Amino acid sequence: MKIIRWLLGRLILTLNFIFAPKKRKRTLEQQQTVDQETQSLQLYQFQACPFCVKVRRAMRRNALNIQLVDAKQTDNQQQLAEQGGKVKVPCLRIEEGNKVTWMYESSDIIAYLDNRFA
Ligand SMILES: N[C@@H](CCC(=O)N[C@@H](CS)C(=O)NCC(=O)O)C(=O)O
Repeated sequence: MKIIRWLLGRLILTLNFIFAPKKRKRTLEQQQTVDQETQSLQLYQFQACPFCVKVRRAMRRNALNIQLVDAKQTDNQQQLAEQGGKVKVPCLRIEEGNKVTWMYESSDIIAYLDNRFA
Protein backbone atom coordinates (compact mmCIF):
# COMPACT_ATOMS: atom_id res chain seq x y z
CA MET A 1 0.00 0.00 0.00
CA LYS A 2 2.86 2.34 0.90
CA ILE A 3 4.59 1.57 -2.40
CA ILE A 4 1.41 2.20 -4.42
CA ARG A 5 0.91 5.52 -2.63
CA TRP A 6 4.54 6.44 -3.30
CA LEU A 7 4.23 5.51 -7.00
CA LEU A 8 1.02 7.50 -7.37
CA GLY A 9 2.72 10.47 -5.73
CA ARG A 10 5.64 10.27 -8.19
CA LEU A 11 3.18 10.01 -11.10
CA ILE A 12 1.31 13.11 -9.93
CA LEU A 13 4.57 15.05 -9.55
CA THR A 14 5.79 13.96 -13.00
CA LEU A 15 2.52 14.89 -14.71
CA ASN A 16 2.49 18.17 -12.83
CA PHE A 17 6.02 18.88 -14.06
CA ILE A 18 5.22 17.99 -17.69
CA PHE A 19 1.95 19.91 -17.77
CA ALA A 20 3.03 22.83 -15.59
CA PRO A 21 0.64 25.77 -16.04
CA LYS A 22 1.87 28.96 -17.64
CA LYS A 23 3.08 31.53 -15.15
CA ARG A 24 1.30 34.84 -15.33
CA LYS A 25 3.52 37.80 -16.26
CA ARG A 26 3.61 41.03 -14.27
CA THR A 27 5.82 44.07 -14.52
CA LEU A 28 8.76 43.99 -12.11
CA GLU A 29 7.06 46.61 -9.94
CA GLN A 30 3.75 44.72 -9.83
CA GLN A 31 5.54 41.47 -8.98
CA GLN A 32 7.46 43.18 -6.18
CA THR A 33 4.18 44.43 -4.69
CA VAL A 34 2.66 40.94 -4.89
CA ASP A 35 5.83 39.39 -3.42
CA GLN A 36 5.56 41.79 -0.50
CA GLU A 37 1.94 40.75 0.08
CA THR A 38 2.64 37.04 -0.15
CA GLN A 39 5.29 37.30 2.59
CA SER A 40 2.45 37.07 5.09
CA LEU A 41 1.29 33.74 3.61
CA GLN A 42 2.62 30.21 4.11
CA LEU A 43 1.35 27.00 2.59
CA TYR A 44 1.57 23.96 4.87
CA GLN A 45 1.71 21.01 2.52
CA PHE A 46 2.98 17.59 1.51
CA GLN A 47 5.00 17.47 -1.69
CA ALA A 48 3.04 14.69 -3.41
CA CYS A 49 -0.46 15.34 -2.05
CA PRO A 50 -2.78 15.89 -5.05
CA PHE A 51 -4.71 18.66 -3.26
CA CYS A 52 -1.43 20.43 -2.49
CA VAL A 53 -0.33 20.06 -6.12
CA LYS A 54 -3.63 21.66 -7.15
CA VAL A 55 -2.92 24.66 -4.91
CA ARG A 56 0.71 24.92 -6.04
CA ARG A 57 -0.51 24.98 -9.66
CA ALA A 58 -2.81 27.87 -8.82
CA MET A 59 0.13 29.63 -7.15
CA ARG A 60 2.20 29.15 -10.27
CA ARG A 61 -0.62 30.36 -12.55
CA ASN A 62 -0.80 33.54 -10.47
CA ALA A 63 3.01 33.79 -10.06
CA LEU A 64 2.74 33.77 -6.27
CA ASN A 65 5.93 33.19 -4.32
CA ILE A 66 4.37 31.74 -1.19
CA GLN A 67 6.63 29.99 1.31
CA LEU A 68 6.02 26.22 1.37
CA VAL A 69 6.14 24.52 4.76
CA ASP A 70 6.68 20.75 4.84
CA ALA A 71 3.94 19.43 7.13
CA LYS A 72 5.69 16.04 7.30
CA GLN A 73 8.34 17.57 9.55
CA THR A 74 7.46 16.98 13.18
CA ASP A 75 7.72 20.57 14.40
CA ASN A 76 5.71 21.94 11.46
CA GLN A 77 3.11 19.22 11.93
CA GLN A 78 2.83 20.10 15.62
CA GLN A 79 2.40 23.77 14.75
CA LEU A 80 -0.36 22.90 12.28
CA ALA A 81 -2.16 20.73 14.83
CA GLU A 82 -1.87 23.19 17.71
CA GLN A 83 -2.48 26.45 15.86
CA GLY A 84 -4.50 25.38 12.84
CA GLY A 85 -6.57 22.80 14.69
CA LYS A 86 -5.88 19.69 12.61
CA VAL A 87 -3.13 17.99 10.63
CA LYS A 88 -4.64 18.25 7.19
CA VAL A 89 -3.03 19.69 4.10
CA PRO A 90 -3.06 21.91 2.19
CA CYS A 91 -3.49 24.65 4.77
CA LEU A 92 -2.80 28.31 4.08
CA ARG A 93 -1.56 30.36 7.03
CA ILE A 94 -2.66 33.96 6.55
CA GLU A 95 -1.17 36.62 8.77
CA GLU A 96 -2.94 39.98 8.88
CA GLY A 97 -1.46 42.20 11.58
CA ASN A 98 -1.95 40.37 14.86
CA LYS A 99 -4.57 38.06 13.40
CA VAL A 100 -3.66 34.64 12.00
CA THR A 101 -6.11 32.56 9.97
CA TRP A 102 -5.54 28.93 9.04
CA MET A 103 -7.43 28.14 5.85
CA TYR A 104 -8.03 24.47 4.99
CA GLU A 105 -9.62 23.01 1.81
CA SER A 106 -7.78 23.35 -1.50
CA SER A 107 -10.80 24.85 -3.29
CA ASP A 108 -11.21 27.55 -0.63
CA ILE A 109 -7.48 28.35 -0.75
CA ILE A 110 -7.50 28.61 -4.56
CA ALA A 111 -10.63 30.79 -4.50
CA TYR A 112 -8.94 33.04 -1.91
CA LEU A 113 -5.73 33.35 -3.95
CA ASP A 114 -7.58 33.91 -7.23
CA ASN A 115 -9.79 36.50 -5.61
CA ARG A 116 -6.90 38.35 -4.02
CA PHE A 117 -4.24 38.12 -6.73
CA ALA A 118 -5.72 37.15 -10.11
N1 LIG B 1 -10.88 18.16 0.82
C1 LIG B 1 -9.52 18.41 1.17
C2 LIG B 1 -8.75 17.12 1.16
C3 LIG B 1 -7.36 17.26 1.73
C4 LIG B 1 -6.74 15.91 2.11
O1 LIG B 1 -7.44 14.87 2.13
N2 LIG B 1 -5.45 15.93 2.40
C5 LIG B 1 -4.78 14.75 2.87
C6 LIG B 1 -3.41 14.62 2.24
S1 LIG B 1 -3.51 14.31 0.51
C7 LIG B 1 -4.60 14.88 4.37
O2 LIG B 1 -4.14 15.89 4.85
N3 LIG B 1 -4.93 13.82 5.09
C8 LIG B 1 -4.75 13.81 6.52
C9 LIG B 1 -6.05 13.74 7.23
O3 LIG B 1 -7.10 13.87 6.60
O4 LIG B 1 -6.01 13.59 8.44
C10 LIG B 1 -8.92 19.47 0.24
O5 LIG B 1 -9.42 19.60 -0.88
O6 LIG B 1 -7.99 20.17 0.65
